[in-house]
Parts: sequence; structure tokens; C-alpha cells
Amino acid sequence: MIKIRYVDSHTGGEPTRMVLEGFPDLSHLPLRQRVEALRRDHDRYRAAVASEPRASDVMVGALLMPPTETGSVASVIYFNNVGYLGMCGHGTIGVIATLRYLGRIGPGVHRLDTPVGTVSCDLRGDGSVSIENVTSYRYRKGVSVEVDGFGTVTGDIAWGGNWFFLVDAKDRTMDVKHIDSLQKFAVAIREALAKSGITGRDGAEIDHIELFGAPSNASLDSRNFVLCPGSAYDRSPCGTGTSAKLACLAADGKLAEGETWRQESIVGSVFEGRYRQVDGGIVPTISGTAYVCGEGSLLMDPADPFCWGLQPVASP
Ligand code: PYC
Repeated sequence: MIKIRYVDSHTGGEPTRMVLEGFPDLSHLPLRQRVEALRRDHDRYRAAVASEPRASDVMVGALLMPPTETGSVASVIYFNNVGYLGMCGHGTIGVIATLRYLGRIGPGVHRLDTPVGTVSCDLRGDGSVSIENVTSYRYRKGVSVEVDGFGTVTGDIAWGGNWFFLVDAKDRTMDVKHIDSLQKFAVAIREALAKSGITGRDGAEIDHIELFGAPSNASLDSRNFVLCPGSAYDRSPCGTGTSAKLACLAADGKLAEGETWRQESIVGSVFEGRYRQVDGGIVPTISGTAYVCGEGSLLMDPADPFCWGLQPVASP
């Protein structure tokens, strides 16, 4: 049996499963090449951890490895039931809370290497975490696309550690009762973007769709619905999505440097965001809290026909 040791947490309702042991050792490779090696040669490990029968499409995995940069506490690769993520905001808050739970770090600032850059995480005594994310920017403003069944939809394309299409959806009811219709709308937008050849920089696929509407109360600035790669929606307000939103607000002059933005998720959890201006965009700081909620080992029995998940994967 192969054994994979993990600790689960959730950040604003969105789960992170941090993998401690059991994956192939890729530490001899630079971080981006580790992602390629995982995808090419060991993709079944991703599928086993982040999909059925051991998880569901909402699970985000975080493979913890030794740091690649001097001064960092660890490196991490994020993934879900369909593939790999660049950065993950809720996941990073979860990883920091988990490292604290394991006694590996205490309050203070800790750097974490991700495939799209090193992020800085401030763990406070009360368990809350502020992440200084990778440089984020709006790539294109006011891009229109014809969406089957919905007509013309206009949004901005922005990078926040992943690629997002951000749509003002004030005409839609943003609450849990409307998740099905929000999901259908977001999936249709993503399909339309792909069909129309609309991408992020260098032809990158836009795999996250973010809809914005009115928050549930006046102390908050906005409520979002975020479609993640695959068909799951983010239960948290999405750290990289909030970073992309801050980049658009900054570009439009709608939020000043240092001012706080309170982003509510579709299930009512909240991240606070602010930014500082840098060459080429902004550096967002996203704050939230994660709670450790499980730990254990996953067992891969070679006799089990669904040992590596229900779907065949691209590589063994
Ligand atoms: O918090 O950045 C995030 C995220 C991405 C996908 C799910 N959560």
C-alpha cells in the first residue's frame, strides 16, 4: 500500500488538504519543473488526493516540500480535481495554519515558494494570516464575449496568481440559493472565452470566472461567486480572485493604496484586502483565518480498481 499523510483545514469554508508525505520525491527539480513532472509522470497522485472517492471537486491539495528560495519556510504546489493552480490564497492561509498546528512555525512572517513566485505570510497570535501575494495586474479591460444562452457578457481579465475573468453581476442574486444558476452562468462564460480564443497573457487559459454582486450587509464592499478550474465554486472569497479584483479597482482608481476592501464569498465568509502599487501592477495583501479540521493517511491499495480515483488520468 502507498500511504499519503495529510492534514486538512478550511479557510472560510474552502478546504485545503496539505500533503506531508507519500508523493514521489521531486525536490531535485526547480519548482515549476516539479509541476511539469507531476503532471507528466505522477498525475494519479493529484487525482487520488483531490477527487472521489477520497475527496470531491471542492478539495484543493497543497503538496508541501522543502523551500527552493533562501529564507523560505517551504515550497508548495496547489492542485485540485482537474489540474494544478499557480497560487492559491485560501490554500496558503490553510498551509500556514497547518504548519502552526504541526508546531513548525509560530507567529511572525514566513515566506512560502509557489510555482508563480514567493509569497510572504504574516501569522498573527490570534491565528489570522495576511498574505502578501505575487504582483497582480489587470491585463485587459472591458472585454466582451458572446455567451450561449446569456448574450453578450463584458468583463476584465486580470492576474492574481491565477487568471480571472471578472464580471459585474449586480443584476443577479448572489446567495447560496442561487448557486446553481451562478455556476451555469460562470461555466458558460468560461466556455465562451475558450471558444472565442480570449486568454490571459501569452495565451494562458482563463480558468477562473469571478462574478461580483451586492454584499449581504453594508460593512462589506462586495460579494463574489468564483468558479474554479473544473466545476466547483470557491467557498472562500478566493485569495487570488480578490487580488485580481484589487488590481482592477486600483487600475480604475476606485480603491486607494492601503485602503481596505472587504470581499464576501457566496457562503458569507470574508477576506480583507489592500494593496501597494509597484511597477507593473500591485502587490495585494489578503487576510483571513483557517482552521485545521482533520488529519490522517490516505491508503492506495493496488487491488482497488478506483485506487487512483474514478476517472482515468493523463499520466500514470
Ligand atoms: O483562494 O486563491 C484562492 C483559490 C483559488 C482556487 C480556490 N481558491
